[in-house]
Amino acid sequence: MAYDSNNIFAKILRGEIPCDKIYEDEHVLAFNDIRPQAKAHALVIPKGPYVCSQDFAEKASDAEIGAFTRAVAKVAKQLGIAESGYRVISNSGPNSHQEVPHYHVHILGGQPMGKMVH
Ligand code: DGP
Repeated sequence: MAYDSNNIFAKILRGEIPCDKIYEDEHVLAFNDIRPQAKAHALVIPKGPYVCSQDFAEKASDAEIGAFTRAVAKVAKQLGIAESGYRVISNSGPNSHQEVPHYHVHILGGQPMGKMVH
């Protein structure tokens, strides 16, 4: 799937749409989800043009992937949920109902998240 630079997170990255920023570095931006599904609900996105989890893992550099993984932990600390725990989810591709076609993970926490149904 080709990257569509008109997606909403691309607009946030270009500063065309505001966001409630939590963390930023050379490779990563994190901000609060506009429709929170838990007391803490952040989104972490790479700055590079990757559509989904598969695309990111196949095309991003080791530096981008490393920064992304570390950013998740930094955001959890900043939100005060590193110790209590949190859930990291990524919807990837049509079957997952991914709404925004720019790779992102959701960090959900600040409350018991319930057992996942398998
Ligand atoms: P997903 O279904 O995994 O693609 O989730 C996309 C998430 O993005 C969803 O939880 C709502 C959030 N979202 C959509 N538009 C905006 C926006 O303009 N700003 C912020 N902060 N979040 C948004």
